[in-house]
This record gives sequence, C-alpha cells and structure tokens, in this order.
Amino acid sequence: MKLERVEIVHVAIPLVTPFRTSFGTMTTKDTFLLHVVTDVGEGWSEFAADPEPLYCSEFVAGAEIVLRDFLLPRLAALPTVTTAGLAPALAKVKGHELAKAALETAVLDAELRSYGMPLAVYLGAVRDRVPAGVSVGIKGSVAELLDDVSRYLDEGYVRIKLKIEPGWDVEPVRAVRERFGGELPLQVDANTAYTLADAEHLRRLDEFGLLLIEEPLEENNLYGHARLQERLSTPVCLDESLHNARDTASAIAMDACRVVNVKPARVGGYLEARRVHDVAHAQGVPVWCGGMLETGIGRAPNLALAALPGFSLPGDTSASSRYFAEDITEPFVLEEGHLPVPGGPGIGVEPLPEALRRFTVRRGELYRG
Ligand code: OSB
Ligand code: MG
Repeated sequence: MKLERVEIVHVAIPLVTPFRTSFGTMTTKDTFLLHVVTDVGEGWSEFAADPEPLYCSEFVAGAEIVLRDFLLPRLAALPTVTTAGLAPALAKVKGHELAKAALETAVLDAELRSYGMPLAVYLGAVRDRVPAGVSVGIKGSVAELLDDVSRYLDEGYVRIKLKIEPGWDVEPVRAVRERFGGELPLQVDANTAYTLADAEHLRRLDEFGLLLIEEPLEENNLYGHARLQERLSTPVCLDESLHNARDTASAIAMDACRVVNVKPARVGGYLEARRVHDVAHAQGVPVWCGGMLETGIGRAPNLALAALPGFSLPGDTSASSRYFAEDITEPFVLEEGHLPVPGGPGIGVEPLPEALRRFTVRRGELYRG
C-alpha cells in the first residue's frame, strides 16, 4: 500500500481517579493518536507513553519528533508499505520502541481493514473474551486502598495488582490478604523502586502467596533480577526490562523472570509482542497483557493479543470505566469479569468523532505524500 498522510491528534482525557505509582502520579491521560491514511484505507493507533519520561525513556514530545523526522521518512521511502516491512525499514533507528509500535499498529490497522480481517484472527487468538485484572495505585492510607479493592472486586475484576514502593509494600499486601482472603489472585508491581540490597525485605512478601512481583529492581538489570529470584519464592515478572523477544529469551534462560508482562508498545508493536509470547510460551512461562492506561484505541488491540493461548494470567486490561468517565471509543464494559475481544476488521474500534473533538488539544500533520 501507499502512505498518503499521517496525522497526529494530541488528546487529554481526565482519569476518574489519580493513579500513583513509584515513579509518579497521573491525573490525565495525555498522549497522542496516530491516524494513517493510505491508498487502501485508514488506520488508528495510540502512543503509550506519557509527557514525561518516568515509566520509560520515551515521552510524548520526543516521540512526535522521532516519528516526523526519523521514522516516517524511512517508511515513506519504501517502494510499497506493508506491516511486515515496517520494522526492518526502521531498524537502523535505535530504540524508540513505543514510537515504532504506534506507527506499526496504525499501519497494521489499515492493512487488516483492507482485507476485512480482525487483529485477533491475524494474531492467532483462541478466545473471544479475556479475564480482566485491575492495577490499583498507591493510596494515602490502607483504609482507602481496601475500599478501592472492595469496589473493584464487586465490579467483577478477577485479579488485583497493587502498586508498591518502599514504605508501601508489606503492610498493604497483608491488609488485602487479611480482608479478602488467601484465594484472591493478587500480585504487586514495584516499577523499579527497589535494589538488590532490599532482597531480605522483599522476602517478607513470600508469605502472602502472590502470583508474582513485577519489575522490583532497576530497568534492564537482568543479572540482579536473577540474583533476587534465587532468594524469593514469589515469581519475578519483568515489565520495563524486556524490550524484545531476545531479551525475553535471555531473561528466561538466566531465571531473571518466571512470568512475562507483555506490553506491545514496550517491545515495538504487535508483531514483536507475538514473538515475545511465543518464546515464553515455548518455555512454559506464563505471560499476561500489561497496560498503560490506554483509551479504547490502545485497549482494543491489547485485548486481541491477550486472546493468544499463552496468556494464561489475567491482564491489566480493565474496562474503560476504570480509567475514564468517557472514553474516545465505544466503552469496553466488564461482563462477568471479562472483556470482549473486538471482532471487527483491524483493531475493531475507531474514535467517536464527537468525543475525539472534545478531548483533542492539538492536531497536526506528520507526513504528506
Ligand atoms: O507498570 O504496568 C505498569 C500504568 C502506566 C505505566 C506503567 C504501568 C501501568 C499500570 C496500569 O500498572 C495498567 C493499566 O491498567 O493500564
Ligand atoms: Mg509494570
């Protein structure tokens, strides 16, 4: 296909409740959508990172420059644009997986729509609905946390993830276990907040029978995570440290993780995310689909991925209402603890023009052929 135009739509959507992690507090989903226009149709995607480089090194303003000045010129120089040809064409640009993922996903959406094929079918999905977990931020008090968890369980979420940091770890986990029991599927996410010197402290979490502890140590410290795993019975899960399928294979081989958080954006898109799933699944390592507080545009393709066979743990694929009073797509609604896998062509959703207009802060053109 031929690339005709690429539009960037900056959006700001208020979160229903502030989301606090060890790296910061978010009150608004502030990012951009990509809208790709080709000779065979159009595609949409959402950039997953934030305005500040706190979760990872990428950020909104930087990604716009990378897309405009480095990625789109290389893509447009191809004799013909295909999803499969995109990553090789961009490979000389180092890093910037989240920016590359946004571009690849919009092109993939356009290409699949031109065939009338849903993303879930293309990826090899084996389910038409996926169980939903919820990621619960750090709160001002344990009482507030218990209220939130109780509300999410009433709504039907089948797994709870608690954000932790030094000073907010053993106590909230103990309180949730005491209140909701030992059977509740429960896990924690430190977002790199600890060091190996905290190993003895983190061992105190072992008694709570957690599904996993996510990214306890520094990003990319595979050696440290392997040393930590030796000392913990809780399975270590990596998020920030895994950038592609090769990292994932290395981490598994060195026992730096026993579970994998697959975020398509973090690994450069859905094609590489499927490879991450494949290497983990081949080794018998469970994977689950992470989230980045996406709008419906980012959530829809994550649900397609989460329907692959190796996704044996519930993901951070929560309903639209967990994040927003109003989404920019038709909302994803929790039913018996599950979300439906979109069945329409491509990513299966589009922005609702009226909602998009209200949440748009700036539009621009990144490419015109
Ligand atoms: O580490 O998984 C993370 C949100 C933003 C950035 C990083 C993370 C998260 C979450 C929330 O945990 C996942 C979600 O509900 O989308
Ligand atoms: Mg995480």
